[in-house]
Amino acid sequence: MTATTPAVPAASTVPQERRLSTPFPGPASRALLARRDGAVARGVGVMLPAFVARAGGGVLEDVDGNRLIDFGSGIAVTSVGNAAPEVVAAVQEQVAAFTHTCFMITPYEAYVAVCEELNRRTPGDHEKRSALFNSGAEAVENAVKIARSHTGRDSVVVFDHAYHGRTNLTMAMTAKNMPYKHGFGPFAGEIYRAPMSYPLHDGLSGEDAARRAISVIDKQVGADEVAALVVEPIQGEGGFVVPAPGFLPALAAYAREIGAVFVADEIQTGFCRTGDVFACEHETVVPDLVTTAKGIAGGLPLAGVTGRAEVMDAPHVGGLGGTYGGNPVTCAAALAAMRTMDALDLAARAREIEAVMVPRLRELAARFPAIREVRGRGAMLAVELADPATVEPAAGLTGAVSKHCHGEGLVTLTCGTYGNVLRFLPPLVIPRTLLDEGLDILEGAFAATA
Ligand code: PLZ
Repeated sequence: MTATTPAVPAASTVPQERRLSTPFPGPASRALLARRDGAVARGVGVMLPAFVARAGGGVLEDVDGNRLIDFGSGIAVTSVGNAAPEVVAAVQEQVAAFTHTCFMITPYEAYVAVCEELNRRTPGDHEKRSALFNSGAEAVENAVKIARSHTGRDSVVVFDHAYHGRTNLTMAMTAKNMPYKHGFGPFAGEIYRAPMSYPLHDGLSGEDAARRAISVIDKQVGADEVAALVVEPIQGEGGFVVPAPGFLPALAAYAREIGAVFVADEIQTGFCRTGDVFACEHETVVPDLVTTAKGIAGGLPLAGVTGRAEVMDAPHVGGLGGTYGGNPVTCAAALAAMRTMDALDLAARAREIEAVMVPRLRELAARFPAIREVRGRGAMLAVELADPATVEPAAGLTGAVSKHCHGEGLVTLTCGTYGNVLRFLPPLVIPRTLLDEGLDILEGAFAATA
C-alpha cells in the first residue's frame, strides 16, 4: 500500500431511491436481452432482465435509468454496498500499481494481509493458516483436499439440502438435482449425505437431529473413514434452513471424537451477514476449517480456506494454489471491505435489519396463511411458503410473489430444495427508507398474488 490514498467519496453516488419507467424493463434492456439470447449460452439463466449500468448502496441502476431496490446483494456478496467507496479506491490504487504476478511465483503483501485478517476474524484463537482461491466452489474443493491430506481418509459427509458449488466435486456435495446437477454426472465419489436439522419439517431438537445424523454416519459411512464433515451453519441455496440449537455443537464434538475435520461452509453466511462476523459464533462453535467467499471482497472474486495450522499445513509444499487465487486486486478489495465492515459495524447493522424486517414479515405471516415460517438471522432472512390446506410446498406462489416484486423494482431471490422459500439478503448498508419501501412492495406482492 502506498502512502498516498486517493480521496474517497463518503457514500455512493447512485441516488438511493427507487425509480421505474413504463414499461419495465425498458427498451435498452430489452435490446440487450435480445443480444444476450444470440450470444450467451442458454444454460446461464437470467432472473431479472434489467441490465445494470451502475450500482451503489442498496440500489441497482439499469441502462434505461431505472433504479431497483436490492434485496439480493448479488447473492449475499455486496454486503458492504455495491461499489463501496473504500473498495473502489483500494481497487483503483492496486490496479494502477500491478494487476497480477501469481502469488506462487512472486508474492505480494496484500495476500499475506488478507490471510492475517482471516486468521484473526474466524472463530477460535488457536494458531491458524489460510489459503486464497477464486470462488466459493474452489474454496470448498480445497477444504476437502486439505482434510483428506490431514486425515489420510477419503469420505466426506454433507447434509440434505446442502449447496457447496457447481464444480464436479462440489456438485456431488450439493443436494439438489435441478438445476445444478441434471445431466452433468457422473459425480465425484466418496461423498455421503446425512439428514440435516430442519425444525419446521422434522420437529426435532438440535441434539436429536444430531443423533439421527451421527447414526447415519456411524452405520453408513463408518466413523473411522470420515475425512470431513462439511456443513453450512445456516443453509443458503437449500432454503435458509436454520438448524435447531445444539445441532452444530453436537456435530463439531462428534467430528472431534472421530478425528474428522469439521468444516463450516460460511460462504453465504460469513462477513457480518447473520449479525455475527461468522454464523458459527452464534453457538460458539469453533470449526477446524472455515470456507469463505461472497461477502469477503465487496464483489470481487476472492475465496479462502482458513483453519487450524496443523490441518492447513498437511498438504505438501506446492500442493495448493492456482494462477489467480488471491489476485492482488481482489485482496486490496477484501482489505478495504473488511475495514468498511469494522468502521460501519456491519454486524450490528445486520442485527438492526433483522429488527426492522422480522416484525414486518411476521405481520405478513399472520395475514397470509401461505407463509408457514419466518426464519433466518441478521440480514439473512426468509419466508417458507406452503399451500395452507395441504401443506405442500408452494413453489408456484413463491415464484409469482418474487416476480411481482421484480416488476415493482425490488430484487428478491428464491431458494429451497422445493423452490418455496423467498429470501432476503439486502446490502448491510441499505438505507432504512429503502428497507421499509422494499417491505411495502413485498406486502403488495402478497396481497396481489397470495
Ligand atoms: N457454498 C454455502 O452459498 C454459492 C450459488 C449461485 P461460488 N451460492 C450461490 C448459483 O446458482 O450458482 C455458494 C454457497 C455456499 C458454496 C457456494 C459456491 O460459491 O462462488 O458460487 O462457487
